[in-house]
Amino acid sequence: MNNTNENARLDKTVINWYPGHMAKTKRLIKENLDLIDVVYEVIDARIPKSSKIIDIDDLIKNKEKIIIMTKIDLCDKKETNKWIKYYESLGYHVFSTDLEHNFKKSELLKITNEIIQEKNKKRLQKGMIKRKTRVLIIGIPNVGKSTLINKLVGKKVVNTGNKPGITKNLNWIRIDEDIELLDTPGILWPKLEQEKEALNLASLTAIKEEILPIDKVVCYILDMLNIYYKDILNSRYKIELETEDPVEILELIGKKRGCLIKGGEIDYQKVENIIMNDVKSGVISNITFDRFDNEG
Ligand SMILES: Nc1nc2c(ncn2[C@@H]2O[C@H](COP(=O)(O)OP(=O)(O)OP(=O)(O)O)[C@@H](O)[C@H]2O)c(=O)[nH]1
Ligand SMILES: [Mg+2]
Repeated sequence: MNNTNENARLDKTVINWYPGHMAKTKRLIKENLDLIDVVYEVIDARIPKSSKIIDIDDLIKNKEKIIIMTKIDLCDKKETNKWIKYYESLGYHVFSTDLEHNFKKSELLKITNEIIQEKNKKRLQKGMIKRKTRVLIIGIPNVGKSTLINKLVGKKVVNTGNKPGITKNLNWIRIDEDIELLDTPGILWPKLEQEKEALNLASLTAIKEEILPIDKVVCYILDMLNIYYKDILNSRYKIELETEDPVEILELIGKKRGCLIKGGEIDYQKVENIIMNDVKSGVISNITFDRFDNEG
């Protein structure tokens, strides 16, 4: 069965990437928490489970939270919808979005204001005055936290980029008269060793490429495509191959793309880069690597 194949191929991958700014971010978030009214927890629609910060609820305590699922344009909607329903069934507000092409600012502000109105009502009852709404944006690297801020402000106020670790400091940004947002650097955990989650994060751009075991990550990507998205694999690389071995698939793609070194041997590094870049740039899309069915 599919799931068995997938699991059988996973062996231990330990990835260490925990720069100082991540530890500092966690500390500063804790220190600023009293100021915060609402938390936007940003996750990637292609990995709706792996891209959640493991101890997020310890970190933000009982703050009201909206889960913002970005990159919906790149995900497999059928699979991701199962996760949306699941998170909603747990009582969370879920706002799914394509920040690049179709961000509905008024919808997000409407959900945010509904939460805030409740809070303000309570403040007024206690005889306190209404105050500015302060929103904390939190998430793993490269999910679109800073892009979201720019979209909310309507112009580029913070740096963004298609590689993890762009934001290095906490920044307060004013959205309008009533709302201020705190942009934060992406956070991971000190040691990533839950193999599947680590490989999902590595495959879908949350981990710095320079420190990845690229060969292993690419084999994992090919494996996932072969198991769940054979059509995408075949149409992108024009291969028709009945095999479960990702190395055979890699070699075939290498031959098709002319990635050869002297003597006709496959230039593995070159093929691996092609595949990583296809995923990173979104050329390979309509994929969701966290499978809801596997989790139960
Ligand atoms: N296709 C697509 N790309 C997106 C979406 N949201 C963000 N991106 C892209 O994802 C990349 C990362 O965006 P950032 O906003 O820099 O991510 P971040 O979470 O602030 O990352 P760090 O600061 O490194 O933690 C950028 O290249 C964005 O253009 C989306 O909904 N769809
Ligand atoms: Mg950022």
